[in-house]
Amino acid sequence: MRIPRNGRFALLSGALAAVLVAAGIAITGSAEAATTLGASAAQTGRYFGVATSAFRLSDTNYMTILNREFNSIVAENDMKWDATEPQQGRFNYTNGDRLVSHAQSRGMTVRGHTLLWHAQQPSWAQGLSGSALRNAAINHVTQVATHFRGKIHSWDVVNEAFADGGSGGRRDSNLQRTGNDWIEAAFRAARTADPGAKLCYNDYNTDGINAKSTGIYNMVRDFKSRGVPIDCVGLQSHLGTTLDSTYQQNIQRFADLGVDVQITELDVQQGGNQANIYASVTRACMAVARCTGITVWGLRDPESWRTGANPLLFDGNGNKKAAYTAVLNALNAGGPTTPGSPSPSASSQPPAPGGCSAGVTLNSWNGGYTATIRVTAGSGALNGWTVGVIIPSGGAVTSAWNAKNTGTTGQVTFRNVSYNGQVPAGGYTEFGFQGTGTGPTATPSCTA
Ligand code: 9MR
Repeated sequence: MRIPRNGRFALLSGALAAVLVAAGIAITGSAEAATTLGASAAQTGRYFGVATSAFRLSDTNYMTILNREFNSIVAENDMKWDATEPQQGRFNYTNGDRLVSHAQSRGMTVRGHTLLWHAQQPSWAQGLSGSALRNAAINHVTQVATHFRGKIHSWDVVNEAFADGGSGGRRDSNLQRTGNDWIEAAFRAARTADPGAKLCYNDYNTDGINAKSTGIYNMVRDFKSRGVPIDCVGLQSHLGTTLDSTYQQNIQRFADLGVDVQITELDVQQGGNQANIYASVTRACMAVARCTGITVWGLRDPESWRTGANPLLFDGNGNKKAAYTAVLNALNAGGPTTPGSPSPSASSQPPAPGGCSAGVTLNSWNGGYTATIRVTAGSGALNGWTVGVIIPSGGAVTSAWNAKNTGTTGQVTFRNVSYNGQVPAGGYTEFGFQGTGTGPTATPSCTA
C-alpha cells in the first residue's frame, strides 16, 4: 500500500508518540501547553470546574473525564436548601460531604452552591414568612457554612435575587419580603461561620452590561462602601447563540469594585457559534486578573439541564467537542495571573522539583482580616509543605483552616493537614487564617 507523504509523517509521528507515551513523557502542542482544562487554568492561578452530583461518583466513564480535566467541582443540587435541610433544623450533608471528600482526595477545590435562593426551598420554608422565615434562613446559612467550614473555596451565599427585565431591582420572593437587608444579613452570617470562604453573589442574565447586572453592580458597590462582607460575583453565563459585546467590560467593572468574578454555570447552546462563544468567554475571563475561574454546568451533553441544547464540552460518549478544544486553547493562550497566585518574580524562578511557593490574598477590615494562602507545587509533586508567614506586630492569628499553625504572632508556621499535603506537580492547594490587626504583606516562604 502506498502511503501519501503526509500520511507517512502521521504514521511516523504516531509511532514516535506511542514510544514517548510508553516512556511516560507527556506530549503537548508546544513545550508549555497544558493538556487538560484544570492544568491549563492553573497556569495563571485559575480553576476550571464542573457541576456534578454525588450519584455520579460511581459512573466510571464520567469520573474518568471529571478527574482528568477539572480542578474544581460544585454541587449541581446536593448543597441546596431542600437537599441540606429537608426538615427544619434537621440537616443532611451526606451527598455534599461525598462530593467534598472526593474533591479533597484529588486536590480539587469546591464551590458551594447555594445557601439562599427563592427556588428549591424545602416545603417547610416555603410556608414561612416574616421573622420566622428570616430567622430560619439565617440559621440555615450559619449551620451549612459551619458544617463545611474550611472546605469551600467560594460560596454562592445568595442566588438569583434580582429581577429580570429593565427594573434593575430585586426579584419578589418570600425572602425579599422579609426585608431588603436579607442579602447582607446572609453575607454577614456566612462570614462569621466560615471566614475562609470567598462569599459570592450569583445570578443569570448578567452576561453583559444591562439593567440587571447594573442593579447587582450597585449592590456590590454599596456593600463594599459599608463593609458588608462580599468577595466575588458569579456570572452564571447560560448562553444562547450570541455573546453580548460588553461581556468582558462587565467582568472588568465588577473587578474594579474590588471583588473577584467567577463564571459559575457556563453552558452554550449548540449551533454554529458554540465553540467561538466558549472561546470568547474564556478569553474574557483570562483577560481580567480578578476573573479567577470558570465552571461549566455539567459534563456531558445528555446530562445537561438544557435538554436538547447540547450545551456542554463533551458529547454523550465523553468525547471532546470542538468547544472543548476552543476553551483549552484560550486557557493556554494565557493572561494575567490572579491575585494570590505566586508573584511574577517567584514564578520566574520556578522552585526546584519538590519545592513550592506561596502567595497571599487578604480580605481586610478595620482591625482584622482573613488571609488566603495558595501553596503552589514546582515541577515535582509535594508530599507535605510548611509555610512561614510574618504577622505584623500588634496583631495575632486567631484561627486557621486547612492548615495547623505553630505560634500566633511574629513568624508563624503553617503545616498541611492530613488531606492537603499532597499537591501534584504544578498544582496548588489553599489554606487560610483569620487575624487581628493588619494582614501580612511580605511574600510567605514555602518549604516542602
Ligand atoms: O441544573 C440544576 C437542575 O438539575 C435542577 O433541577 C434545577 C432546579 O431548579 O437547578 C439547576 O441548576 C440551576 C442552578 O442551581 C442555579 N442557576 C440556574 C441553574 C439551571 O436552572
